[in-house]
Amino acid sequence: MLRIAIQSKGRLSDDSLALLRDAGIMVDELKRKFLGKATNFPLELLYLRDDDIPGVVADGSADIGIVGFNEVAESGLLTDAPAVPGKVTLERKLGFGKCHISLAIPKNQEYTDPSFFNGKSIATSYPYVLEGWLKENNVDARVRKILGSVEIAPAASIADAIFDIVSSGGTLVSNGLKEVVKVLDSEAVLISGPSMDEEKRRILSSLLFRFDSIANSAGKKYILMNLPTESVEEAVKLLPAMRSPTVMPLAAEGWCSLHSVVLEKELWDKIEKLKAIGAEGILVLDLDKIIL
Ligand code: PRT
Ligand code: ZN
Repeated sequence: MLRIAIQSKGRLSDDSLALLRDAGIMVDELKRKFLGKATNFPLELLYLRDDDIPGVVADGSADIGIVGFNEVAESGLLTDAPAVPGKVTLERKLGFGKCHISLAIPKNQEYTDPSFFNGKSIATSYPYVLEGWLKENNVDARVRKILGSVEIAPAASIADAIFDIVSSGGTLVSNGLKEVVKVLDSEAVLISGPSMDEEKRRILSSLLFRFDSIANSAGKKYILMNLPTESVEEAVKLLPAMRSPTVMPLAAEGWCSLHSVVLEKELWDKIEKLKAIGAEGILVLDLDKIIL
């Protein structure tokens, strides 16, 4: 049995559960109590506040966790080496919950370079990450730890600047602030802890295999069409599939059916080129998983 810690309620909870569901793991979502269990996979779920997740994974109370990279960075518990007691390892970036932690100042002030912050006070819920940036940039500023509503600190004369999570930037604008330095990019990540026996490692690799298959299909579509046989060579050049596209003869003489996978961002460009070489009856389908 492997134990995963996920956020109980908040911005990452629904996407974390949706990822498990996509991976074929059935969880009773109505019962988001402290500890739950998947019905068809050896996985226990520990529902926690996001701030607590790196710590419980590091001390082995949970084996793995899904949490924002910002929280992992702030915990100071991340290590590159596997299985270090009291530390966590990054297993995968999960592609949701994207944001960054940035320095922001009142919009009417002019920003020059990091020395701008010398002698200033900065409000943040991420003092550890901020201290690291200040040190790296030789800046001598005062760090004021605030747990909520950091964005009101300059207007309330609590601090001169803030260091906080930015996503769309709307919160900064509505508080008369502007982003001046993006310090850390973040998204939801899967972390693992130090104390996993062989059985847990086996369950984790099966979970990672499923997550990777889901990630491989992201941004891709399945495309099929009828094509004059003489255009197949040209079409194969346009559609480099995992190995090569599938080509099947049709009952109608001189025609075949071609199946392949395309990147969504290239879809319309490819369709125009395929039509130009005679493709007809083009179907584009959603791709659920790609097993490599
Ligand atoms: O209760 P618990 O402690 O578990 O949750 P929480 O309130 O601490 O965190 P929560 O649920 O708000 O966020 C969880 C995680 O989502 C964060 O740790 C980030 O990894 C990620 N995330 C992604 C965000 C945002 N986007 C985000 N926009 N977390 C917070 N925000 C806030 C930000 O603090 C600011 O107030 O949204 C505001 C800015 O948004 P924009 O779009 O106006 O720029
Ligand atoms: Zn939190």
